[in-house]
Parts: sequence; C-alpha cells; structure tokens
Amino acid sequence: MFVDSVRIMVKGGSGGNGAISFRREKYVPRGGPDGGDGGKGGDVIVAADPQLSTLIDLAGKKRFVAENGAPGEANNRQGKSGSDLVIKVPVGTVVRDAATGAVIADLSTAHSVVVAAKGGEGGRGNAKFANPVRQAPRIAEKGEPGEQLEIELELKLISDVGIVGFPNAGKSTLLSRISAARPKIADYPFTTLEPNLGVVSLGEGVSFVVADIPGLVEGAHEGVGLGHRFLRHIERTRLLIHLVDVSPLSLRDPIDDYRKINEELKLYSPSLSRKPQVVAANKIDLPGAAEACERLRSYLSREAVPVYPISAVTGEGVSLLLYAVSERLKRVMETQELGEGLSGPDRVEVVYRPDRSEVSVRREDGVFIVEGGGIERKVALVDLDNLDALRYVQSILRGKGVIEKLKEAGVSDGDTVRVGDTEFVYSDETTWQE
Ligand SMILES: Nc1nc2c(ncn2[C@@H]2O[C@H](COP(=O)(O)OP(=O)(O)OP(=O)(O)O)[C@@H](O)[C@H]2O)c(=O)[nH]1
Ligand SMILES: [Mg+2]
Repeated sequence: MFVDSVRIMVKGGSGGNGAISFRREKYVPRGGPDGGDGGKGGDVIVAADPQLSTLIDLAGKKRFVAENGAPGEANNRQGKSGSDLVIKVPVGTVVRDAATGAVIADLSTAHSVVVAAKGGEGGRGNAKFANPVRQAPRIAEKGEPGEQLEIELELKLISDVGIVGFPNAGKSTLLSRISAARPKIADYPFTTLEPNLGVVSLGEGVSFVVADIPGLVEGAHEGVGLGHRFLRHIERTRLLIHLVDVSPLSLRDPIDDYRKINEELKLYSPSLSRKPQVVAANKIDLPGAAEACERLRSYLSREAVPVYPISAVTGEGVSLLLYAVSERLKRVMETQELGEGLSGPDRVEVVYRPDRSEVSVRREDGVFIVEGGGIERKVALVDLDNLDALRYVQSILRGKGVIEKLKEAGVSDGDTVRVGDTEFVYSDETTWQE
C-alpha cells in the first residue's frame, strides 16, 4: 500500500520537577538547600531517512511521546534528561501543524530533521531559590510540560518529470517503456491508483526520475476521480510530459483533452499550470492517429508548442521525446527557481517559540485576567502550597509590572486575579511585599 499522508499526535517529554531538599550534615540540624533541577524532557524529532519510501510504518500508531526528564535530587544532582524520540519519514515529507495547516518543515533533503514537539524544561530545584533573605526556600519549580500537538505528515514524491494525461492515455505504458518500472497497464481508465516512479537513464550520467500519476479528469482539482490526491505530487516536478491519446478509438478529441488537463492543473494551482510541458501524442501506431496528431500539432503551433508523436507500445518516437525532455530539463534546471522544497539547504524550523508578547490585564465578569509575556507558564510551574512559593509568584508579578497594570485596570482589595489556571485574591500592596 502507498501511504502518503498520516496524522499523528506528538508530545515532547515533560521536564522533571525540581527537588526540595536540604543538606544533611552531622551536628547541623538543617543545612542549606541542595535540591537539584529536573532533567529536560526529550524532544520529538521528525527525520528524513533516504531508506524509506512511504509513511506506512506510521499508519498504525497515533501517539508519539518522548521520554520525560527525571526529577532533580538531593545534593544538587540534576535529573537525567529524557531521550528524544525520532520518527523516521521518507525524504520529501512535509510536516504541518494539523490545527492550522501551517508548514512546520519541509524535509526535502536526506537526513534533514525538525523538532516537531519540544520537551519541557526541567523545573529548578530549591537550591536555585536561595538568597540572603530566604536561606531555606521550600519552593521548587515543577517541570514544564512537553509541547503537544497534532501534526500531519504528507509525502510529496520527488521526481523531475511528471506524466499527466487523461485515464487510459498510456502513461503507465510509457513509464514501463522508458524505465525499469513495471506499473500495471490495462485498457480501462483508472488502472493506476497510486503514483509509480521510474528512473530514466540516457547514458553518460544523464538520468532523471519520472512519475506516472493516476489519470486526471475534469473536476480533478476538486476531488473528482483520483487526481486530487495525487496532483500535489506533480507540484514538485520540474517539468511535465503531457500525454494526449490521439487514437480515434478513444473517441476523444485530442485538442479538447489537452485543454481540459491544462485547465485542471490551473484550477488546482497556478504554479502547476506554469510548469514547462513537453506534449506527446500517443498511440500513433493506430490507424487514424496520425491525422488526429496533425490536428493537435497545428492547433498548438499557434502557441509555438511542439508535439512529439509517439507509440508507447512500439517505441516509435520515444527516444526523440526523451531527448527533448532531457534537453528541456537541463535548461529548466539552469534557470528554474527552485520550487517549494525542491532542494536548497536543509530547512529546520522549530515549532516552539517562547511567548514574547507583552503582559496584559483585562477584566471579565469582575475577574482580573493576566495574560501574555509567558507569565501563565511561569506561574503554572510553581507549586502554590506554601508561603515561599506565593512570595515567589508575587515577585514574578511585580517584576513584570503586573501589579501596576492591575491597578490601572482598577483592581481593589478582595478582587480575584486569574493567571492561567491559578486564582489569587488581591490584597493591598503592603502584603505583596516580602
Ligand atoms: N496501440 C497502442 N496502445 C497503447 C499505447 N500506449 C498505451 N496503450 C494501451 O492503452 C491502454 C491504457 O494504457 P495505460 O498505460 O494503462 O494507460 P494510463 O494512462 O496509465 O491509464 P490510467 O492508469 O488508467 O490513467 C492499454 O491497453 C495500453 O496497452 C500505444 O502507444 N499504442
Ligand atoms: Mg496508468
């Protein structure tokens, strides 16, 4: 089976909690704080592996979770970091955020990688919270939760040349003639259900990869037939062989066919319709085909598009076609702007970005809500079960100017202040002092 897109949930490991611990020494009833930091959670990494050709290995599994960091320990020992989880995918896989559709990475070169879900930072141990005033802090941070998101992996085949045309035009026959690929060939439409790739070698180091795409029909761009699912594979090709069936037996009009396919490409994406095309008139061995080919040729001569008459079955005209394709390809490669992800440097983007937005305060149903500036996360990391922890949160709020903003918003004694999931009762400034 050819699996070319999957949706999976990825979650970075959570950071380990920071430890609360005090040094134990002989004759010292209670030594200084020595709770170590928690270890970092592992990342979920998606990596392009040239050995793979489909996403089938991922089809059965839905969740991929990296290892959590271990908690900090006494003696200032940091917890062990969680191991990364590496998901291997074929080269040519595009990674998207399933919620927004935004491209996270385009793994178009071998061994390119992307961090899809970042592991959480370890929480700081109580040793980090000691200061001259607070010598025995009973506070440590919780580990940060790992980032979690649903991603969509989509495989775009990377081939230089795509063969497009109506069902039954002879695309698979052509591929089997020019390469070692052995696609299924039959005299009915939609024989090819999945793209086939073949390598064409013209000797002297000239070779290119050709993709035989399932037949396109009118409405393919909106999902009619099979075309829609596979049109995206053509997006990465450098040029197209547009194969037109010119045998009268097909009962089709070659000029009409030619225009309809181009219309579908255009409706699917303007960039597809701008791809260079080499037009081949197939089944020239059949009676009456030569005349139809002439009609197509004179129609296209107006647009200065040459037509190569071929028979994919007998091989007539095929080497001329291939020569034209390879010449055209050479020119295209010299001048063409590299399409999306065609090659270029490994692009590695990390999804996770710290929140650099400003802190803001708004009022909703009498509650003062504090948001932004990463403050929700900071507060969430603190275990609010003792006075030290509360004081620490107060110092965060003061440091970020939140108290000022609360006052501007009109907060007064006894009002509820909410930061993320945590609620406080506001009391006058004096009590916010340490
Ligand atoms: N006489 C003749 N028959 C051909 C030629 N090329 C293909 N055919 C026949 O046309 C039929 C369809 O060929 P395929 O290669 O399966 O066509 P396709 O374009 O891949 O079709 P789909 O996969 O259904 O889109 C088969 O019966 C082929 O034998 C040709 O040059 N001459
Ligand atoms: Mg076919």
